[in-house]
Amino acid sequence: MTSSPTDTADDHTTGGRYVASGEEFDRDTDYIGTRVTRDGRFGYPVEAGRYRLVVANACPWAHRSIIVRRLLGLEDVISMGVCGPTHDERSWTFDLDEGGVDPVLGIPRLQDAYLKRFPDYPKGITVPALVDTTTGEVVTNDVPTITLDLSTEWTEHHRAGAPDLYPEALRAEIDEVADLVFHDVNNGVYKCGFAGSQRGYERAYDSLFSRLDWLSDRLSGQRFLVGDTITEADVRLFTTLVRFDAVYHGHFKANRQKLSEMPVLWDYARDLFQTPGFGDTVEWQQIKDHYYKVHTDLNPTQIVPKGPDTGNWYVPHSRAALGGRPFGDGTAPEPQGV
Ligand SMILES: N[C@@H](CCC(=O)N[C@@H](CS)C(=O)NCC(=O)O)C(=O)O
Repeated sequence: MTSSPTDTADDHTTGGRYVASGEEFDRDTDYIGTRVTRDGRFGYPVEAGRYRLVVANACPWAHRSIIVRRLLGLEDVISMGVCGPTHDERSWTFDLDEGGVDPVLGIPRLQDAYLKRFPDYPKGITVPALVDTTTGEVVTNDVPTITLDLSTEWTEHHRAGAPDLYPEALRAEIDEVADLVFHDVNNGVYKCGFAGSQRGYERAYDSLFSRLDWLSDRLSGQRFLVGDTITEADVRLFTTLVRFDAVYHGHFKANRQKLSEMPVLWDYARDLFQTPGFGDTVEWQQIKDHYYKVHTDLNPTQIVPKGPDTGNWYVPHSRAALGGRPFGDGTAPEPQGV
């Protein structure tokens, strides 16, 4: 989609109904396709201070952009608005902000930025979204493109020592791995949780755990998913793995094992978690609040589990023995508290 959205099958629902009406969950990946680029060919040139990245800490798709923005040191160049973890049928609100209004955009709901650009916007109001602060209009909600553009279009604003998360020589391999991870893992957990039939659920469960076995094999001999440094592929896998035991194992019935019972993936995930830019962007309570309160068809009581104890994420990992250079020739971002 470029600039005029049409109504197609999508994942946005109202009134807490998320389970697919058909057999399988069908995610909408038809995004607002205008992009912020160096040459401004979509009408939105790269410009420090102009755009606001709107996220929810709970959301794994938005979490990618939070991590990448921080790894690249774009915090002073692209500001960030944070929606609260829960939302109603009109979607995300700035309820964490004073007065319930985003201090830069001056709006209470992310929907306002979508409707400013497309008054009849017919689809889900999703995070992450980039908003043009000069007009208050949404520019894009294109999940996979947002982070790749941060890596490739914003290079002149990257911090000194920023890693190359999408190295040219490895792009084909990163795309290939990311595609498998998207279908079977990132979206695979949703296909387990929102399946409309036993058959759909079991098919999604089998694909998910086969892919996790495949990833375990791949990662048993190499520290990172592609090449010997952290790339976009690792960011995309991490945001699902970090939610696995807290949410997907129980709430989405992705329960052959917990992540913490899959030795290679658990070690790999802790390696990333303990790297600045990853674990320090994880908000456990917001993650749990989102899934357990918003999906009322899966969890009608909206009771949020107290566990699991997340202290095990700080247990040292043994991945350094595999070699690899997390940031390549670059450096880690400054550590920050959550
Ligand atoms: N639909 C996109 C966007 C990401 C997305 O679905 N975000 C969710 C939160 S995790 C969202 O904003 N949902 C609100 C809605 O659909 O109303 C995707 O599949 O990648």
